Amino acid sequence: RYYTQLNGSKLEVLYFPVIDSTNSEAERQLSHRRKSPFAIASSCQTKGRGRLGREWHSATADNLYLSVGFEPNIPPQALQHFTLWAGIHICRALQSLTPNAALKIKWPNDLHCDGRKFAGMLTEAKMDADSLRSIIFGIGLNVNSNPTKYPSELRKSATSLYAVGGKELSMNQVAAKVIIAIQTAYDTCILDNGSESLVEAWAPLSSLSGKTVTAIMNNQEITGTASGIDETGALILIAADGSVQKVRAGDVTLKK
Ligand code: BT5
Repeated sequence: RYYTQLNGSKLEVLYFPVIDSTNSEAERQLSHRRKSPFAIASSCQTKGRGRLGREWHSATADNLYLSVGFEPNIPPQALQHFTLWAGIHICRALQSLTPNAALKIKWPNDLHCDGRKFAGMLTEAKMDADSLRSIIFGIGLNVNSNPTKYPSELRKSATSLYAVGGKELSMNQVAAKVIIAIQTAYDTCILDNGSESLVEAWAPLSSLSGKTVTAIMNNQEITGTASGIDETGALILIAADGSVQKVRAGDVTLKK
């Protein structure tokens, strides 16, 4: 059991060498009334998950799997931009550790460097009538691993901080920075005590801006040049005919 110091208060970090999923463990801890916020960290997941039932590869050594559980008890709209703000603050925090590699966010929940994914974020919320009972924010972060050891389907698309930055990082330092960034995102977004605008904070970190991408909307494929996000967090695409489309959910892919 470890603690991370946050603005004078301590956040409890429970470490499991192996776990099914840190998001699932956070859920169990909340149901056993663990005082929130708290963090669950692990070095290996046997059932790491992404969105929509996708798998998060979590067997390679030297990576970090981390979740933070919150019980905000506020209207759900306040959650709307949480993953986006978490991406912004985590990206900034990790950038200081890899000064020679530009870390970016691929809308809406991936962290990328040189077009490859080194982290994925998954926010899961539970509702009580019309207020939020809990939010579990999870991140899978490829830290000191060597991407050539990843399963073949990820070798071309995935990378790690070690691969892009060229040096091994202290896992404790990375975990502490990420936890503090998640808490900062929570304060910014949920407690609404930030003065920065989401649109402006996102702009310099977007991996897609200026690139031609495709998205599926209402069962139709649309193509356009990505140009930042609007204040609701939707990705703005400018089509070849100049019309503006907003992608509110799902994924976008770079046009080859
Ligand atoms: C995500 O899903 O990117 C969110 C992943 C969240 C994982 C964390 S680990 C801690 C916590 N506990 C959990 O059980 N989950 C969270 P999605 O956008 O659906 O992307 C999934 C896709 O990313 C997969 O289909 C692969 O293509 C790719 N992928 C899987 N593992 C990867 C890895 N280790 N590195 C890079 N890409 C990976």
